Amino acid sequence: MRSFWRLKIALLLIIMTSTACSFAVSPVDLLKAPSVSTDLQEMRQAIHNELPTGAKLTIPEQLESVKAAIIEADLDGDGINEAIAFYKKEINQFEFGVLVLSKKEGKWKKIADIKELGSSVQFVDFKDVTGDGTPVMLVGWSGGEDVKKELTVYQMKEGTVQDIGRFSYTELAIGDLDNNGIADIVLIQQDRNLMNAKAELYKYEEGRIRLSDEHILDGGVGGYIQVLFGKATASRNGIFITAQVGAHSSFTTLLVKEDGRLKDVFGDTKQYVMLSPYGVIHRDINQDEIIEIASLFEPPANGPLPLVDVPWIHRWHQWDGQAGLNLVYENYYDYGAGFRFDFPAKWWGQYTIVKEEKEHLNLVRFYHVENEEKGREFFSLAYYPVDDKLKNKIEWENQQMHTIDLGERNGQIFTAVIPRASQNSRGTSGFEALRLDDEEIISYFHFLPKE
Ligand SMILES: [Ca+2]
Ligand SMILES: [Ca+2]
Ligand SMILES: [Ca+2]
Repeated sequence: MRSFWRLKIALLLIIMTSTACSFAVSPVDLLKAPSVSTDLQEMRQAIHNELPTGAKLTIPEQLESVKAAIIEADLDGDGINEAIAFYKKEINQFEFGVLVLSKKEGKWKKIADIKELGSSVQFVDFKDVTGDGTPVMLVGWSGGEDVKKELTVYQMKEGTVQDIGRFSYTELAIGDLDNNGIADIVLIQQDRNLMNAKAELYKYEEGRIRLSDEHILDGGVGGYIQVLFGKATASRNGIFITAQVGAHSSFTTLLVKEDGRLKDVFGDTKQYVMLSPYGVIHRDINQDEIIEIASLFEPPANGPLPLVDVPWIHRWHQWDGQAGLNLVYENYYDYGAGFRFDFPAKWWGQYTIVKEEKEHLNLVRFYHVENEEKGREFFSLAYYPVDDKLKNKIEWENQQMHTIDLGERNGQIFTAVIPRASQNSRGTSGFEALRLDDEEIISYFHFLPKE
């Protein structure tokens, strides 16, 4: 398969024709454009008219959620968007194409019909990688499982579209790492047979995209869980590379660009936080635009538990700009039940979690921890079938528990159950100072978005 793919790539042709091919029919409901800046009907019709016989519009995998079969982007910088559409030949499932149409003097004209071979269009993006202020089209073509993907960089100049770079890759990230207004291309190359991996930095020079730096990565990893470009601090961007290590752990490397080169910000300073017992996904959890690095921590003072039974605490860290990390957020996720609970900063390091699962009643209990010992219970989050609502309510009333209704999800009722000890007036030290009131409990509890 690999050699077939390589051979076909070598034989690649960029065909630019200006003759309309056929009036092939494709599902009109696929045609949804991301903007209304252009006369949609006219644009759709023009794309239709240029589709080769037996071709069907296809949506790049990365855009599947937005259902954009026609993409608009200004590829020549004249202020008017080009219309770009990917298609697939029905008879030969390895034949793909991209149509680029430009609006000149009020009429849509075909600029390019680029033919490629692959099994899917994985990725498409439009970024200025040359520094001329005009975006290029970056397309990731996939040749199928076990075959390296191919990134092609297309530039529109003087009315034609040309390929200015073509590279195989395992994973990619594209963004402006050094804030100079020019997007940087970073490709991760992993060879699982040779057990090596590296990150490559590319830049535009003399009309082509060229390799400008390499950074060796751990080659013993399984695969990549996430490769994310984003803000690493308020002023610096980075690439967060999370690889699977061992059976279920993950390890994250944060790369930035310094003096034109890729740099692992933690280098040899081992950051325990970057290793997580289970795979994690990093993101901007506190909505300050900076990516937080997630890791899982075992709740303290619980005694030994099998890994699968640990009610893991999610700890979210930000890079401090040097070789360290700052803890900025902590929460607990229960994906099965569909909720999360965020912990206030005053709780950090002073609480633990115990999960109790019974047939009709699940409890996530939060306890105070002092001197590494489990103390009194703050409260618990209970969830149970709707039918058991009355029974549980009566039981909690008999036990003089205070309860707060948190809502219903997937046929289950969610209730915060607060023991007497945690209902007393607020003190100023230890357990009393950490106690949460009803409003706080409600504000820290969130249902997860439905999938
Ligand atoms: Ca244009
Ligand atoms: Ca840059
Ligand atoms: Ca953030």
